Amino acid sequence: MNVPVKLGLYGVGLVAAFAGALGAGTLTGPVLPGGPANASDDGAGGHGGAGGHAGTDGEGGTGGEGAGSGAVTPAGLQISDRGYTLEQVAAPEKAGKEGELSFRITGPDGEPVTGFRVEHEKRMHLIVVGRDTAGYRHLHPEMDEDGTWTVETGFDTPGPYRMFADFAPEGTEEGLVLGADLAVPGDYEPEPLPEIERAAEVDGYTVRLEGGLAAGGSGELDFTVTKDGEPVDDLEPYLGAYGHLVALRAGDLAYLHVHPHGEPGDGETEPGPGVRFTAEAPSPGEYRLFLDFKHDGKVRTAEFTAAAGEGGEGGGHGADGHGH
Ligand SMILES: [Cu+2]
Repeated sequence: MNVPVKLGLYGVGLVAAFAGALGAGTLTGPVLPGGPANASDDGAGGHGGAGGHAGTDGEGGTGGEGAGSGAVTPAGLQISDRGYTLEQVAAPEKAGKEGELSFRITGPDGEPVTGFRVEHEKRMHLIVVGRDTAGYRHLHPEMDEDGTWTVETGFDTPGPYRMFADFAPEGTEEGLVLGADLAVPGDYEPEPLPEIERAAEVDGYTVRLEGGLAAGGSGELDFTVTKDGEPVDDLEPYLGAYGHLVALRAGDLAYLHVHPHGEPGDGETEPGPGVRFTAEAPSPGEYRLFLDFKHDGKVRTAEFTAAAGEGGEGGGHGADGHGH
């Protein structure tokens, strides 16, 4: 065993192990919400453990590149990817007080990126959510000429948050999602991950979910929006579709690739009550879904916890007595 080389490659090993873990979709033991509260369980050992893990997996990772398993690689787990880096993140420092959240993206040349493609009608989609998946919001910051993106927002409660910048630089084929941690000081009571449900209520609307996530592949998610028991068939376009879906893996908030089916005005996509998506889940386990939809001029978010099963169907158990 060549100790000096191994030490020298330590940093590389960390990266490789990380990529490997993603590629292989092995992050199946999610640290469930409440994780931060349980942090004392592995306390200081947590960091040592991560290092040891990197050391062992790193060697396999360097050879195998962590790819080729066919697994779906989620986005949003890294602050830097493919040469693009999320930096100069500044956020309101206190809970309960609005302020500016700002950041910029630097490119492979190290310079701030100012050229972004419009995707889903915007050049930048910013998602902010608690590490426990509470407090979700979907924002559209404005960019100044230096490439700094800014939006007004705030945090209702202290705690750890995650932000995701979802964008596509000009000249790239595929967009990317970079993630960074935000911390709002103060007493923090993590919310448990809500139970798996097939229906969500928001603002007098009921949204039902059929279909489900499939671990390691594409799953079909069919949402149906009703209000007072009546189907809502006049949804308004929002971000180039009749809904916008963000799906995050419980435990690490990996950000799933999601595609809406159809577009307003394509001649076949109805403005509700059904809104359909395909989403790629990297592993079995629980996920949190956030469906933004627009009706009567207002965007609302229906939130679900869903499980990705090995074969797809998450099992639409019980709880069905209440439909109409
Ligand atoms: Cu957006």
